Amino acid sequence: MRFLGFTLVSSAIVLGACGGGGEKTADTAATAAPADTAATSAATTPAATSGAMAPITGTTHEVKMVGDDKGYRFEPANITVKAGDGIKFTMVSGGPHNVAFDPATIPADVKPQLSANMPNQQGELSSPLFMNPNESYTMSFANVKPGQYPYHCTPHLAMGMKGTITVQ
Ligand SMILES: [Cu+2]
Repeated sequence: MRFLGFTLVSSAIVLGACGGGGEKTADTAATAAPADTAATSAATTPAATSGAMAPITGTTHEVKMVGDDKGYRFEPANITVKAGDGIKFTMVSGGPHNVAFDPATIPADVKPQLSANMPNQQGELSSPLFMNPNESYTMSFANVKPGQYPYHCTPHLAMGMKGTITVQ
């Protein structure tokens, strides 16, 4: 009995240590929650005047997301699209990459439609992160007012991974 009791106490200590690790995991999940909430609220925003995603009706342009010994970049970084076009961003190398617009640079009358055209946002006007080659993110520029919209990759902003999308 004495041995059994000792064994139980030891197990409790081990379980306690495991519990500490478990709490860290829980913290990480909690930190990620606001992004999920943002995505959910964006998805459930009522389709009022411009809250609905406008489907691509024109050309879908391709932009590669690359990170190699020449640096981190979008290829091409600067691209011009016509009304109704879309862009498919494809992860090539050097991730994680994402597609993000700085909300401060997007005019108030453009933001609702641009946001509606960006699925699965992980923050305001930010796509999810892509880690694996051939993952892609397609967004529509239909009903987005003509203008020049700077964008960037959040993880590599400091390394100059950015460009400009011109909507004609
Ligand atoms: Cu990047």
